[in-house]
Amino acid sequence: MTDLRSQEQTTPLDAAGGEALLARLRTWAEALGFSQIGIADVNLADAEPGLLRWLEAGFHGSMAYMAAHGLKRARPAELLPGTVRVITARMDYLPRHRDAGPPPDWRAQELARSADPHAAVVSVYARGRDYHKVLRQRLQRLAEQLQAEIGPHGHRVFCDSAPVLEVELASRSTLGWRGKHTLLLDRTGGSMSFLGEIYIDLPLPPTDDAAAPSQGGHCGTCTRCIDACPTGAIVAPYRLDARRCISYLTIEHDGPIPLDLRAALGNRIYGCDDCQLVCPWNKFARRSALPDFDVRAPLGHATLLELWAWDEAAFLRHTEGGPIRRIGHARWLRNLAVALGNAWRETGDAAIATALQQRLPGAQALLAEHIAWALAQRDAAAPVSAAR
Ligand code: B12
Ligand code: SF4
Ligand code: SF4
Repeated sequence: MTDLRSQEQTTPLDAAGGEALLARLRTWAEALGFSQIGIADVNLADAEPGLLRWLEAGFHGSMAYMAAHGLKRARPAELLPGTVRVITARMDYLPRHRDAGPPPDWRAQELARSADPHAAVVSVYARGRDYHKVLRQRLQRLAEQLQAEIGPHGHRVFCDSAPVLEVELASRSTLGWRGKHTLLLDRTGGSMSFLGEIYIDLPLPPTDDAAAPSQGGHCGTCTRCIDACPTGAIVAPYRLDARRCISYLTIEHDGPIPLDLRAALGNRIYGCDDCQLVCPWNKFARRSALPDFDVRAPLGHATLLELWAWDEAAFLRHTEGGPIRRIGHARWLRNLAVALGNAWRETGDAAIATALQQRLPGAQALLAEHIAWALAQRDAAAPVSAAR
């Protein structure tokens, strides 16, 4: 990683100059599709014990990259020497158009789809273009605009791409507060937004507000997200055991899905939105200003059986440029097998058993085991043999 100390020397900014620059940054950021911009100091020392305890508890599961960098994740100036501030950015991602995404009562619609055993539920964030690319490109453009104004400065852009404590940086720079589900949310936009950062060697004025708690802000006594989590992954307020989270199990984890959690996955085949769907602040969630997050057919309304029928070529074609592609066809089928097992148990629809059995010959061991589990979800041999 480039050392910012070897680049331009830091230009001192007086208070008025800093505020004026921040105002211009906000205008440019808005034009680029960001909803909010803040400036964080690089001292995250009081977040370090929480990060360490999370890792010590083993909550990261098989995400080795979470442990690999130790405390660098909480120390921006160690990750990129010379960094003195972090420009934090938030981008809303609910799809733009009524006909291309969830309608105004989108939460009710999403909950209804979750309750339909035949429906394949892909998390809202993953139905359009890969957000990593969208945010990184736009943050780079923002950094270039800043440089055009003030001259060259050492910087680097991030979006979920390096050891960075993104929620912590965002909440400290008043983009919102950390909810009990651990995500960042805001009174005017809820939590359906992505985060990104520009590490920079320019001492911009921090937008921190000592009076605003970074954790729990406007959650009050609410515990809806904790109560709604299907797998009990939010083990206490602000404590998430990723090993139980459906997002981890369906995206990050590449082995067998633990048997005791398979039923709780329901029909969720990529990610999970449940803790956010029940959050009262998400009635204020906003649509994206960009076309990038428009829903790509058929990810918003497909059935499990439609997606199960995709061969690898169809999977690659339908997921091109989106985040789902990186899990690969094998993990995709594993997730679908679990969801089909749940649907089979719930509905007894013989078409499900037939489709599951059709993929058994030649299936890799991991998939074969999930298919066998799925078929065993309905005790009655009759519907299975009737389906043959
Ligand atoms: C790893 C990861 C995951 C993991 C673990 C999530 C987690 N909460 O840690 C999994 C795969 C489960 C996951 C799921 C999701 N993720 Co994710 N994820 C990340 C990632 C890469 C790192 C998060 C991290 O640092 N976790 C480590 C722990 C230590 O952090 P923490 O929970 O914030 O813990 C702090 C405190 O809560 C406290 N603490 C925590 N545990 C403990 C324990 C003890 C004992 C103590 C004392 C303190 C303590 O201390 C910590 C430091 O302050 C970030 C991107 C990034 N680089 O930051 C995206 C990110 C957090 N994810 C994001 C999203 C969108 C999601 C999903 C909504 C996707 C989906 N729909 O399926 C779900 C939501 C699940 C949830 N409720 O969190 C967004 C969130 C945007 C927002 N508005 O906040 C991010 C920021 C990516 C992005 N660039 O936009 N994710
Ligand atoms: S994303 Fe789903 S499984 Fe993960 S904490 Fe939220 S509700 Fe629980
Ligand atoms: S559901 Fe309630 S507790 Fe959870 S983040 Fe939203 S307001 Fe906070």
